[in-house]
Amino acid sequence: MKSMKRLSIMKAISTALVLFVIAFVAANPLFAGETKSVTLKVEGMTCTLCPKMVKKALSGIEGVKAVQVSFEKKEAFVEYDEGKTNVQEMIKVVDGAGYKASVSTGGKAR
Ligand SMILES: [Cu+2]
Repeated sequence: MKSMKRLSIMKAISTALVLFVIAFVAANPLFAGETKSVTLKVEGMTCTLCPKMVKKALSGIEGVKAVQVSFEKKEAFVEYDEGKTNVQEMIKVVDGAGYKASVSTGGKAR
């Protein structure tokens, strides 16, 4: 059954090719992760200067593209590259700046 053998070789080659393309895409910064957004609940903001501090802290994370902090809502809306950063890192950074962040269940966080 020569044709059967050829078929399995073809299958192996195509599988290897697919894996190669996936590895290439994943390693290439041009194909970095999708832009995602999250709304964080930020506790501990006591004056109008606080949102600026939170924004500055979040903006310093590599992969964060946009930050909007609302003092009134006690929230931070962050757009980020999911290939470079994640929500856990944002929470860590905000906590490090002296505030308490958590994922807002009311927002479109995921
Ligand atoms: Cu303040």
